Amino acid sequence: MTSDLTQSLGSFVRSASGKTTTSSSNAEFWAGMASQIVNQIADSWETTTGTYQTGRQEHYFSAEFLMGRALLNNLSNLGLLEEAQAAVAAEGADLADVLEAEHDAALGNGGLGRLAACFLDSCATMNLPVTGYGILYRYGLFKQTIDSGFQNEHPDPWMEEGYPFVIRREEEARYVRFSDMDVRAIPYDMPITGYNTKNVNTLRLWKSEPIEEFDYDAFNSQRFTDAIVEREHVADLCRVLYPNDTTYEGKVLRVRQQYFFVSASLQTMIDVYKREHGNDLRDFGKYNSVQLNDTHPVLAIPELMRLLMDDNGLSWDDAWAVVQQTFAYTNHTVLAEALETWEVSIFKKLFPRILAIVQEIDRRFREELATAGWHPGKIEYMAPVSGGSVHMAWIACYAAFSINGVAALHTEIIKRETLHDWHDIWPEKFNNKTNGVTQRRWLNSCNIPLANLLTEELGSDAWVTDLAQLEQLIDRADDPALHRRLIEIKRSNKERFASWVKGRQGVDIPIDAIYDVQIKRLHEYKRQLLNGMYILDLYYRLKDDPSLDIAPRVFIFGAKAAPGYKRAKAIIKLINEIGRVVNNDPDMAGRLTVLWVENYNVTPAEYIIPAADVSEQISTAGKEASGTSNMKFMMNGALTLGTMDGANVEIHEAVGDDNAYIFGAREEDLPELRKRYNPREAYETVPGLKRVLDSFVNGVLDDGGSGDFYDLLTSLLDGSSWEDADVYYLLGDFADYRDVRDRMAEDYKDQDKWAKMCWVNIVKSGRFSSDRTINDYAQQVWKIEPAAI
Ligand code: NBY
Repeated sequence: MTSDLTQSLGSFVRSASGKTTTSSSNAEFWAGMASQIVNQIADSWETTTGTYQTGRQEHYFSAEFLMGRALLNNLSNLGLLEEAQAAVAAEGADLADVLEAEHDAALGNGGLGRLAACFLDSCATMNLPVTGYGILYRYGLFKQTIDSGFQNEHPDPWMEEGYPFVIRREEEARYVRFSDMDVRAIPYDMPITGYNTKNVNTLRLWKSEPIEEFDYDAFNSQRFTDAIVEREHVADLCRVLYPNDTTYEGKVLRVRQQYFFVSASLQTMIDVYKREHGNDLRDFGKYNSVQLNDTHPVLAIPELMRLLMDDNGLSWDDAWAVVQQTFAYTNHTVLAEALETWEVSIFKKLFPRILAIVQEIDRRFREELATAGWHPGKIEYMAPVSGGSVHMAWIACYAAFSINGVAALHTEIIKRETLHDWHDIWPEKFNNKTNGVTQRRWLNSCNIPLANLLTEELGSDAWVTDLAQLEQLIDRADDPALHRRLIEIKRSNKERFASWVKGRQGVDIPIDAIYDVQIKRLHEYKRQLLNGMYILDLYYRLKDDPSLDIAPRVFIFGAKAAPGYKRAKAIIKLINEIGRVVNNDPDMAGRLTVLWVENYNVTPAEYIIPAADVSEQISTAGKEASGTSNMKFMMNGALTLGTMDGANVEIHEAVGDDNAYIFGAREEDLPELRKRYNPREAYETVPGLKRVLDSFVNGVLDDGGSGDFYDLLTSLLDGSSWEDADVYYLLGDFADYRDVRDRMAEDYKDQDKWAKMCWVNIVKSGRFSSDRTINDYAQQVWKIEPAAI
């Protein structure tokens, strides 16, 4: 592009700050440059929207979009990085500092929300007519602090200081009606630029506002406070992202959020359809399809029925035919949370019309299956409404033309177990779409030294939009000179990470050590506790025999626990206690270090992953639907230490046995193993295990008198009955985990061998690009074509 940036940056910054550039802060520079980007892309954005609206479009409905920072991503996509650097420098500031001033848009909990963000990046880059729809939460996922080893939660007002990357579109507001309140839905559109393309896609985030600014009656009759309270009630709707990725709280508000954003989104889609294709909505599904990101947006199904019938005069049968053409559903977990249910009473209270439609869907469903001769017990189990509850996943499975899991193993498990009744009846609906991540953010932007090396080796940067190109470089795996460079790059990334941590948390960590990382939401099934147990065991082994010749290790953790998930919070405290013991023992200095990265989020991940040597992916086999950090680590040359779970299975398949460290019980073997499993026996007989577990309660580790560590121990040894002792099989997998992890650390000593393994992982990561995933969705599910402007 031109040198617009340099010429006008000063005036954008002055507009944002109302000050000279000399006295503007980095945050004000950021705001100025963000506005400048929006200014630059405005024309292309409008053209893209217009182009997409004439043809077939995909609409990605998701309660979460975990976007992270936007400025660097946009500069890189638009090819403006160097120019931006120069422009900022010319004003006496530093681009790195300016970028660092940006808040993360953390409108998501974890993998599911970040997946949606990676998908948007791929869609824009591939010029695909895909729009995201979600909620403009005023507070994103809570900020975490660790105080005396305990997690505390704080609000995250991420856009309070202004956020130029969302544009309020007053003129496109819609009304959403509940029995007890009507609200105005105002779209805030975020431009989604693609890499090296003019197309600019859209993420539309809805905000709720009162229909009238004030209830003037109340205001005039001196019920001023009532008027304000009423206003706040409406604003409550979008106030906060629910931090539960397990169970629900505030159910009514949660359902309101879900209905709110799907209703507003569908209304817009219908209006656009009518403008482009006329008032006969029976062809709606020819021009539109909707991907439901888990069950959170499933209310779109009855809501589309309502809009088509009540507002547009379609018959039930015509409306249902449209619905069945329109929706596709992605399942993200085999845990109980996959089966989101709401009490009928909530529907009755919020939207009786939607309830009536859901009941009619239920009636017809039962009739259809009975006619087809299915067993009454099966019908009752699968029915959309039963036992006083509405089953969102069952509505989705019934209405959707496509049902997909997010990794090969996961899709097999939902077919066999979670959704097997559905698979019995409609096997043709089921398909797998293994997740992916965008290499633009997760390699090209966050790991510049490695990106440069890859471009140099390949002779072009074609991998940035076609990651599979890297596979051509497989024969470079044995070159010692290349190994040296890889090792140097990893080391410089460790230095960068260490200095970032020093600045952020004030702690020093050694550079020349194995960086062994587990970053993901805190969940029992993800087994951060197993990781902690290994560290404690290794600590004791080193105390027993200080002459043990082990490679120095830095154990890095980052994780948030749902605020109400007691046991997850206990695990955070336990790991921090292990850290306290290990880090304060002078015998361990330079040998073992435990680091808890506070407030883990997208931006911390961008510093951590490029510095990692080892990627801990240690969930109980069968529990992690896919995982996506495993893919980010792989791309950045970290080796997977993992179970045969989720996408680990496919990573292992891609790199082969020699280039991944796999351990633990297999998913298919666990049911048999569990029958004969006695965690108490493991506790008594597996060497070292007793001493580790005893430390939970014998005073070595301190839970601050809460009794939490005792509970953890009991959950492992006894459960509430012997059948649910150690449900996630930590003690069963412990010995194998220790063997493999020890062997891995041993292998690290041979740096050439190690570097070779890293290289194989990097060049084989092509199939884990979200470009591949999106291409599969586009061709097999969405049936859409690129539409470059
Ligand atoms: O989705 C994750 C899976 O655990 C992971 O294996 C997979 O890679 C990823 C993308 O497919 N699921 C996830 O992140 N789920 C949530 O964040 C979530 C959020 C909200 C709720 C449930 C789960 N909820 O009940 O509201």
